[in-house]
Amino acid sequence: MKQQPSSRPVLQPMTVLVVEDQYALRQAMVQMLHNVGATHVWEAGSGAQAQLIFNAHQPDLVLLDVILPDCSGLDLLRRIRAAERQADSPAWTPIVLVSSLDDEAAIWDGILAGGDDYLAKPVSPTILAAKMLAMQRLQHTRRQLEVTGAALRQANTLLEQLVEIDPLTELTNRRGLDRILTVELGAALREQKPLSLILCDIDYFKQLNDAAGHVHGDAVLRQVAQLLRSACMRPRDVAVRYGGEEFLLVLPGTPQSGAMTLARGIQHVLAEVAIAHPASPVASHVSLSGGIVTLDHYASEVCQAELLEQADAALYAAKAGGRNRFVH
Ligand code: GH3
Ligand code: MG
Ligand code: MG
Ligand code: MG
Ligand code: MG
Repeated sequence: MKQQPSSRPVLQPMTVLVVEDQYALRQAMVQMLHNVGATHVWEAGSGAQAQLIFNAHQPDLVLLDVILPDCSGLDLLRRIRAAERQADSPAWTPIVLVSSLDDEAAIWDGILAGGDDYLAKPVSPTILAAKMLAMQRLQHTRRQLEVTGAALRQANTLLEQLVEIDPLTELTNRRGLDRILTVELGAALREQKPLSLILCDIDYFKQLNDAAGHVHGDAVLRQVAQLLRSACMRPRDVAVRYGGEEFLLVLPGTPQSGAMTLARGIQHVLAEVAIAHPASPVASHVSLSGGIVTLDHYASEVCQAELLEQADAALYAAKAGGRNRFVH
């Protein structure tokens, strides 16, 4: 005598589409599904009907007959799998083939077409319930992986953003600058538009640190950073913390005259805001010296390092020329 399983598998709520053209068989399957706890069962007697119901209701499981009056069950299966592959978000519906064809070749073809399992008719209720449970487990694992994957992608995006941000000033850091400059240099050459850089350095910052302490120095760095960020008004302008008390403004589409105007504006605001710097020999407030370089002739490609060297040379001239000034 056949031994019965000791306990019936416990199924989560599950909706099922039964595709079977033989009415009596279909009714038997529907009854069986209700008995093992399916929450809803749709019935289709043809491939076309099955496709309509599948699209409209997205069942949790499909039991699919292989021989149908209007098409092969395997063709329907392939269509469903192709649609899943093209879906925006990953999709998978467990599909179990049910057929009186149960030779090796038929099983092989069915699985190859995208079937997740293959049952021979007549189907026993216990085997059906066991297969439903197995499909539920797979679906559960897949959904968990999807959630984990989405969380990882989100964390990764956040990390990619964070590694380009200077923690003290929250400006873009050197790493971000490398990426942005590569993009903007390429765009300037392609669009034949100028690109200006302003390399700024706080004057006598060491004296400010020495006089007021590093904590105060940090606060001043944040204030200057905020001020420079506000000065960058175009959407593609970027303020970068280039080094300790050095900042770089990347100004796409800005000619030298525009960069000079912006620099004068920064000097004006610094004088207005007047962050105290009693130890500065050049001004009573925190001041900046800056070097401006503009790429506006496109005869040959210029590398980042060359442009930055030119900006640095101009900054050096501003320092040598008395500080609290911008030189191009
Ligand atoms: P100069 O006008 O020639 O630029 O003089 P300077 O004193 O600003 O230049 P120097 O390069 O001699 O000193 C820069 C100082 O900036 C020294 C360093 O301790 C300070 N510094 C760099 N990074 C930070 C920081 O994150 N916080 C603080 N508080 N100070 C910093
Ligand atoms: Mg059939
Ligand atoms: Mg410096
Ligand atoms: Mg300095
Ligand atoms: Mg210096």
